Amino acid sequence: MAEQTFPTGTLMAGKRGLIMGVANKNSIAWAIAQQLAAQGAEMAFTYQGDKLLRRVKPLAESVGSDTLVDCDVTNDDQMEAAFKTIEDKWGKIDFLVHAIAFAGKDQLAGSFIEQTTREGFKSALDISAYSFVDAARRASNIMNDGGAMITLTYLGSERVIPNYNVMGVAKAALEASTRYIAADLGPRQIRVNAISAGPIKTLAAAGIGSGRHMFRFNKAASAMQDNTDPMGVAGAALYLLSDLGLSCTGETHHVDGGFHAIGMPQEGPLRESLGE
Ligand code: NAD
Ligand code: 0WE
Repeated sequence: MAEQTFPTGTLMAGKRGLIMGVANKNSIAWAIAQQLAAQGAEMAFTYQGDKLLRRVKPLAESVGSDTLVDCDVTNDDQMEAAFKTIEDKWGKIDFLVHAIAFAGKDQLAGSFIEQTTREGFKSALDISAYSFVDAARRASNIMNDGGAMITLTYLGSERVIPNYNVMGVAKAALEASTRYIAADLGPRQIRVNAISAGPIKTLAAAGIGSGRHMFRFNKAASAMQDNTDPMGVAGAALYLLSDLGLSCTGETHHVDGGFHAIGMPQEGPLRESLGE
């Protein structure tokens, strides 16, 4: 993401929360963290292993955070320790951002039925879907009533996207989990939502075989004829995590330039490419 400034305000003043899933400055979680910081939020960050600390630390410091916790979501001890650290520091939190997904590279290319192994399936669902259930439970134990949580998902849960394969199945489980978590925490006025973002150039989207084609196609076929701006995702996160989002829970909100709404392209380059 290019350096951009987020308008300042007080929508998150007095709110504290945990951001899981910043890897570098291009991470969607980082766009969200900057947006929340500009509105007065106080944040802690988890990161995946020593290698990423070098990148995440200066980012966290730039938004006034000194709380960074090493946490691989497949490790129960690290999950336990991470939430313990937050509880020791603050006692209570007000929000959680979950922006974590992973499937083995071998799972993300070619035929879904041929490529998807038992281990690949288990690991993708564990890291990309169960981790939200686990984090939501732990967060809810230290969350003030009236708090909020979000996760990040992708259209591959609802429709077939070439090569997304088992990740699409994991995102379907993640979105269903969002609804069940929302039901459990609703009586405490804790809201739980998913943002379905269009393709964005991050580490997780790098090295996708058909990447160039995907970004070009999404641009051409979306209602807005453009790729998804992480600023829009950050704005949606601010709405859902602040009191602006009151009464919205269990929702999957698309921020994708309207790509999800289109069934057939209007006149334009895509139609011309069919020789019209
Ligand atoms: P990213 O690579 O910046 O973030 C992914 C994060 O997942 C990284 O911080 C990585 O450390 C973390 N992670 C992976 N395995 C982990 C594990 N075992 N334990 C702890 N952390 C782990 O990429 P991103 O695009 O910002 O991805 C964030 C979220 O947004 C993901 O859920 C992704 O599916 C979703 N999303 C991305 C796009 C896109 O096009 N980039 C579109 C829609 C949704
Ligand atoms: O959720 C994602 C990507 C998540 C992801 C990315 C990787 C790359 C490196 C999960 N696991 C891995 N494993 C790796 O080894 N997105 C929404 C971005 C994305 O990824 C795709 C996409 C899109 C969009 C993969 C294939 C097709 C489209």
